[in-house]
Amino acid sequence: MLTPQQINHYHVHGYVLVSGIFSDAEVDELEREFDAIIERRLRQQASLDVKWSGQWSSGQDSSPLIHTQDVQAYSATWARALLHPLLTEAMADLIGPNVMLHHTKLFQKPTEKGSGFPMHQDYPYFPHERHSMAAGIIHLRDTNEQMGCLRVVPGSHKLGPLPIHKEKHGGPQDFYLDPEKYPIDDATPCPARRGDVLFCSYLTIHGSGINRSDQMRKTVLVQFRDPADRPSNDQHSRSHGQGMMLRGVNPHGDWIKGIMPAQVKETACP
Ligand SMILES: O=C(O)CCC(=O)C(=O)O
Repeated sequence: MLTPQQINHYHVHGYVLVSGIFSDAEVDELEREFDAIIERRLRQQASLDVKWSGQWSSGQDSSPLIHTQDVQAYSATWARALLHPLLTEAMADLIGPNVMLHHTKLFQKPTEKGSGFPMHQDYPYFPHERHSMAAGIIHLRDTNEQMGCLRVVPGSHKLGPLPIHKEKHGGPQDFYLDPEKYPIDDATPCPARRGDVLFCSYLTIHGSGINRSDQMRKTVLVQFRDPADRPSNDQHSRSHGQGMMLRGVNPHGDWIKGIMPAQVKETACP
């Protein structure tokens, strides 16, 4: 699926933007299901508004995003998308041959002043021993800078895990980097077309700006890893289908370890 140049771009810069994975008809269906998931969740009074806490955004006028994890728990269309042969082939080209699901997240960034994300690495949320963990961000709308597209610091994955910013006056601690050292505006914008997938290592410094446009930004992020790369600190909340193989095999045969909640036991069928 990926060209040697795209694979090289990922390894050198820590991210790569890929077109041609989903057809227009597939993206149409995925966007319809994206909207329907939000509608069903809101009808059930689910609380979907989120904003990254902390002092990084103090003084900023922005509105919360709509967010839900686990799109595959709400829609078979999205469950199938996770197993899309071209998507999983691209994932395997980057970390392969085996690809395991970690979690998924839907984000809808509202118009006018939809909140951004501080510059951060995903690493501290779910650290792994060999750093194979990556995100594939599926874009359901053309997304430009004005819409608060993803921004990255190219090559920053080579810096390894970086110290978390300590807030001056206490307050909520989130795992973001010093905004003075890594200003969002200095990072490289990654505009994308509808259907594009932006792959990004969990060590690559990234964030995004406010959506200042009159168009909603819609993305679904799929976090995946090599099953042979074990969690070094198994602290992340569990997700639906976590540990499911998206491509290839789990060579270890002990998928429960480090993946499922302690109370879930592997039991033999009676
Ligand atoms: O979608 C975005 O703008 C950023 C998402 C992100 O950085 C994350 O979920 O870790």
